[in-house]
Amino acid sequence: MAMTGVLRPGHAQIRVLDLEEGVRHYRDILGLVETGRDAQGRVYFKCWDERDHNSFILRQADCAGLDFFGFKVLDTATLNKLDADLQAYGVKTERIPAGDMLETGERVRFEIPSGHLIELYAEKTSVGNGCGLVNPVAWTADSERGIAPVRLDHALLYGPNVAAVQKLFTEVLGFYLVERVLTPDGAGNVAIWLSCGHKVHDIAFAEYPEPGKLHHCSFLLETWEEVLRAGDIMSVNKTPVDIGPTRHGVTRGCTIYAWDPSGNRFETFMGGYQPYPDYKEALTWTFDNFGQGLDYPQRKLHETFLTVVS
Ligand code: M3P
Ligand code: FE
Repeated sequence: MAMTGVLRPGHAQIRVLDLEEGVRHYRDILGLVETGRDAQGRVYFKCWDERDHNSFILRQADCAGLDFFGFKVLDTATLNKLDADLQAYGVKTERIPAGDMLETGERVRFEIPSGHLIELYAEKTSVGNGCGLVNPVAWTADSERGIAPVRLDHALLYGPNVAAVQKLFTEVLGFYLVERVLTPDGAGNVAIWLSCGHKVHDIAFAEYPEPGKLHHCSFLLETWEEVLRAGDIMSVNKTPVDIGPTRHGVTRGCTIYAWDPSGNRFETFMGGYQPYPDYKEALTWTFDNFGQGLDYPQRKLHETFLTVVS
């Protein structure tokens, strides 16, 4: 198999101010599938076409934001190797036992220089997508319920030390830089988009003084019409929309940014191009074209993009 190492974003745990209000949003409007609740009161969801038990977890807390973002790796040997590589690089890691999250194996957790907690894990119970494995059906009720994204696609995280984060993800975790926005003087990056496979990005970071902030978790749709349908569903449900429907210049993905009831931004996203790890030259946006990178048709650096995080 050509794909090894870190495979993909696997889970995000986010904080909501009111659990049942959050459940109603993510289950009924976004259309995620609720797969369980644990003794800590956390609620587990998956997107309909994901096979693993969970990808998105809600925890009730006094402030919104991201608890941690996890990546699935190929197997246990890979998990152990990446743990050793992180430690050799000088990153302190913590082992969280299997079963701490429902249907999820042992996790390796570490803090990155932007102040975010990142996790790696190799095992999560496959519960299937409801289509079956023999002569699979191509449609289920869950594939039409609410916005109904197919998977958790990526996250954009805000915090300090983006250069050190880039170094860690590229030198230890096997990611490569797909796109970047330069600082005004062109000497560094204010934002970076990183891939571990041939998706246009699996995680992105933007420079921000406060550590550990969430800009958005993004959910994948398959067509532009589905993004427009997501906009209709948001309007009907009075979901506050931030930007879109529009297209990013960066990644060329089509998008809507909107907020959940606790003020966590989420994105419904489709498209973009498919890079490969031999794309040695990252696409580069100069700071004066940041607005075009964010919103290609309007070429507008929306104020909320820079200032509203959770
Ligand atoms: C994305 C995304 C800017 C933002 C791009 C965002 C400033 O590509 O996936 O959310 O270019
Ligand atoms: Fe995004």
